[in-house]
Amino acid sequence: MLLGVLIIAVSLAGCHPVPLSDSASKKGVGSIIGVSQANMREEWRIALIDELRDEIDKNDDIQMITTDATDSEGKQIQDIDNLIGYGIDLLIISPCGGNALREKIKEVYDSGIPVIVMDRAVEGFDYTLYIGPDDEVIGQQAGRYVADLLGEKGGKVVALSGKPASVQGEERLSGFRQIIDGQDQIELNILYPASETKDASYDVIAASKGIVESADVLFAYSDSMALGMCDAVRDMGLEGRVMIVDCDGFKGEDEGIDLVSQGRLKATVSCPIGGREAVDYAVSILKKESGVPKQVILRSNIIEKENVEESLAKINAGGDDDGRTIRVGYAQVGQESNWRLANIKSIEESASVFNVDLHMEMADQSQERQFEAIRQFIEEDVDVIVVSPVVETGWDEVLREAKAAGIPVIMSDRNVIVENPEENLTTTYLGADFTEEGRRAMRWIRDNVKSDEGGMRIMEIMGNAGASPTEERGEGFREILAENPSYYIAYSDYGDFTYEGGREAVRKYLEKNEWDIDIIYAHNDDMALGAIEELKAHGIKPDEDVKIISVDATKAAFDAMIRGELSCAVECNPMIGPQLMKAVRDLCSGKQMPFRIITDEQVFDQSNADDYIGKRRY
Ligand code: GZL
Repeated sequence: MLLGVLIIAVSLAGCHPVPLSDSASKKGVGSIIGVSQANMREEWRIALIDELRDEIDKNDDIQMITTDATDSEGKQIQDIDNLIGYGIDLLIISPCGGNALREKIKEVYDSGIPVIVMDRAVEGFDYTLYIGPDDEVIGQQAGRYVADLLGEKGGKVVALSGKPASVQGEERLSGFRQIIDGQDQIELNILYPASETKDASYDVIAASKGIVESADVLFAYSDSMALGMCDAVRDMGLEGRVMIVDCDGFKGEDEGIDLVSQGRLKATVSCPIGGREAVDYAVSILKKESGVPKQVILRSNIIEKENVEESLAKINAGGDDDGRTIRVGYAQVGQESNWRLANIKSIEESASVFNVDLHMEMADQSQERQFEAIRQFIEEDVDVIVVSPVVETGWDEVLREAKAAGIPVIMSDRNVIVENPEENLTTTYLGADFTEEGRRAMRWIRDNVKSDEGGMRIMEIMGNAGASPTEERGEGFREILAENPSYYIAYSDYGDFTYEGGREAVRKYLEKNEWDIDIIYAHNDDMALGAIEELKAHGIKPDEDVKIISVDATKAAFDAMIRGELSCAVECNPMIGPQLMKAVRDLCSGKQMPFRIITDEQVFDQSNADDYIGKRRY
């Protein structure tokens, strides 16, 4: 039975959600999505509910119940309990903020109800999926825009900052200053309104006539603060003389996009709200489809008066997939590890499921051969190019050639560093958070390998030099290491992610040293397993004489944990074929792509390896 979509919107403060009548509650409805909104005061939060409703309208037999926390953490917690009481199958929450909610979200997630967190991230990973912006990137985009605006001549910039700034404001201002502070020709002044509101921003600008009169650009990290600036500048008779740039770019009267259209804002860095993505993934989660990522970081866009219409059209475009066969050229790293073999298999299998004609070239870890493959794909005029870059730098020229040929590029599994992100040489990055993987490895050591008074000596066996997993797994590990001084890296060597590389690292160490290492941290399983073989050949007992931690968590790693040789495996999920092919199809249907799509991962050790090995897909 085709059920209309029953929307029960409850938004009045103090009012409980309308109880579902038995007939409408669970029987025959299918699924109920509970939406806990922090407030229904701000335009964009109302827009989020509208977006969610529009997307759910396209799905049969899904209900949506919304609640309004009126910016109260306590009420939002109560709202969540009420929604659960109505038997929701999935929770979407845009949190008020604060740790109490983080605990509540974890409680719901641990209870087995999927949780999609939107807009404001909560610390940790105790939720199903996070969809929202990267506020530091938004600030960097604004900073690059202002720096370009002022050019070589430079000028004076005044920025506002709440005191204290909200988390979102702090991240945006930090990103902004990362760019501006590096420009010698720009002088930056920060003013502190009493709060991050329109009126407080008006007051602080109006009270700073001297600084404002000599400024070239004013910057605010939210639409409401920017409106206060615009009104103050108007009343000071400076309109048109000083330029104003902001972040948010929401729709609605006197919001960022409207202020740009009116010419009162020079530009706004806008960020899609994510309602469409949230419902897409909610449906996948409810259908228990595999490959749902952990984080989707939405793309933010510079919107100026000249491109308002075009930008809005691009942000809302796409979604009508005509199902045609899509031709994809994939520049793969090679076949260096078990992880890679599972990754290749996942991608090849998904290609046929998603009607993608896949041409994959192996590069045997050579960047030059990847360049050749990409140029070949350009010749073949494929629809999309996908790259798993052997190393993270040196890609600008060949990516410009692909862009010039009108072929979009997706970075899969690993990412690149380009000279100017605003060139948009790649469309999205799909893969793991390697830095978090490195942190997890060192957190496991901290929690499971007790340090003795002499301190614990660590051998780090790294992947290939310059690869993003090598650099970032090293960074994340060192971040936690720095907090635990009784552990330290006594020896590091490259193992190139291969089994032989791991053996070689141990062999070389033993050539020059007695074995005095307490812990081995290998950037992938293959190197860890190679190291274990070499240790055993020298009579050193793995996991007894030395603890061994690796990343990937392939089946071979599980076998080694169950044999009692490998101590811990931090997961890096290679089964990204379905997500990649969904991204390819979304891209070809004209959808705006997120900045990043981060995969969902866990940590395994000998205490849980047996429980999971039967469920492993690689
Ligand atoms: C990670 C991937 C790494 C694996 C290694 O996404 O790029 O490369 O961790 C593989 O096993 O060689």
